[in-house]
Amino acid sequence: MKFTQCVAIAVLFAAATPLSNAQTPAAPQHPIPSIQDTETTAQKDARMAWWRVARFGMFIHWGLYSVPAGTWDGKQIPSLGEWIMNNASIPVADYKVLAAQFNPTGFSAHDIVALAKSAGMKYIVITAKHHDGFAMFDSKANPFNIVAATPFHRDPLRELADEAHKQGIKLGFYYSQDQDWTAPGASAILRQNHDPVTHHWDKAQDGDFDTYLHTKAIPQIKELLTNYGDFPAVLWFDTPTANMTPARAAEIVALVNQHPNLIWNNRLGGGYKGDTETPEQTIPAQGFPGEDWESCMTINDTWGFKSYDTNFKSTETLLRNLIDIASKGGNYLLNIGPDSHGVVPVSEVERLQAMGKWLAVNGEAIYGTQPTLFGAEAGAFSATEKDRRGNPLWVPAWSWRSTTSANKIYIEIFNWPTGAFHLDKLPRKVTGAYLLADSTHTPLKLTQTGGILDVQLPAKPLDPIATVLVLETTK
Ligand code: FHN
Repeated sequence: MKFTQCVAIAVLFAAATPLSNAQTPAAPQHPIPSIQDTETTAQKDARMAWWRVARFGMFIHWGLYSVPAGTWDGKQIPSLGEWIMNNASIPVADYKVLAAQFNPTGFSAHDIVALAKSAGMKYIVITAKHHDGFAMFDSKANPFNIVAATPFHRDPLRELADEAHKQGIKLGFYYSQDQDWTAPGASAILRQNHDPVTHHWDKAQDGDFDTYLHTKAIPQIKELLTNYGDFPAVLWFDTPTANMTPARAAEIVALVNQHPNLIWNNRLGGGYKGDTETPEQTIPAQGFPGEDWESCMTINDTWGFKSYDTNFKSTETLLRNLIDIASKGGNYLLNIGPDSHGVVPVSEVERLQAMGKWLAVNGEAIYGTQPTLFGAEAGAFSATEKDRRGNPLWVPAWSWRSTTSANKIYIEIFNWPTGAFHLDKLPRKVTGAYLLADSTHTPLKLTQTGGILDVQLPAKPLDPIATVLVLETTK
């Protein structure tokens, strides 16, 4: 887990008030109740419906940091590309100069939306403003933005919104509401664990947090909520610190409350729980049963583009992550980091397209499914080994996963067994079996005695990464 996420999660968990399961949740002690505090379960189900079916989304980290692309003053700066200003302690004036060099004429909203669609992704969340404070949209509230401060003069969020409408995909915006390294008074977290809130390395960063909140963050959030039609479908906050007090967060809640279809995550701060749990770079051992959750992950080791980060995960790893997450009832928000020309690295494109090919055949086993009815197939906690926090280490197993629908159990097989696929303790009666990638759905021979099932499989898998065995069931 990244340090910044620890801060975010520590702050959130310290103050979060769990929602009641009752029809109308008990009102928590928030200065302004959020929609989650007041809506009924049926209203929440309706609001979350598209997101719960989606299972797979595209995260886009794109901003000025793609210009230095991980290198400053001739030195490769370790860690995340989008953190270069902080990690290299770049003075505000020097960082702002990058805007004049940012002219991403290779950006094509059409191509990015088409890429998401071809990957089988159902929504996109793009950084409208990351911690560096540079707005990737036309902002009248602050001139440090892509339209006013760069030779590009175009609004990528507007272009993406238009394309998302045309191509039928949801669009969400990421907004760093608390950290802003170029706005006086805003937070800046030091990556080491001391003075995490106002780690200013330039006098130009000093100032008053409320002034920042009222003159930049809140006006820009208003712009994002009102200037893009029925988008954003999602507002993705990040890295709340102690500065995001309940009263300050409540001012933002007053805005988001005016958009009753909006989905927002658990990283606003101030004790607000939002809609979604957001584990980062990790897949929780058992998900968050009964909760909406989304694992966000990178394809290589950075969110924002770094020219020399070529540590790309394999398509096999990415696909199995998606399947693992779906089997635990979550969504996979997988990141791409376009370069300073607006172009998505080829290695990322290739992997997404390969995932899309698998989903085009096997998507029925992912979209809109329910979690596994089994559980032990995902792995086990070690009896002896501990993780970094001293808890029993989770050791995942990678033989198979399972997802569920009303009358089917899907078994996504990673390790192809010889002869038969065997299950003990089957929770439903199986009436038939076939391979999802077999277009004829030729029935497979099966034997079922009590809860024990054996399905005869062909000698070879239809897909070396994951072949889906469909079990038709009655309850
Ligand atoms: O600090 C950010 C990081 O740059 C990136 O945006 C991730 C994505 O979830 N969130 C923060 C770290 O938790």
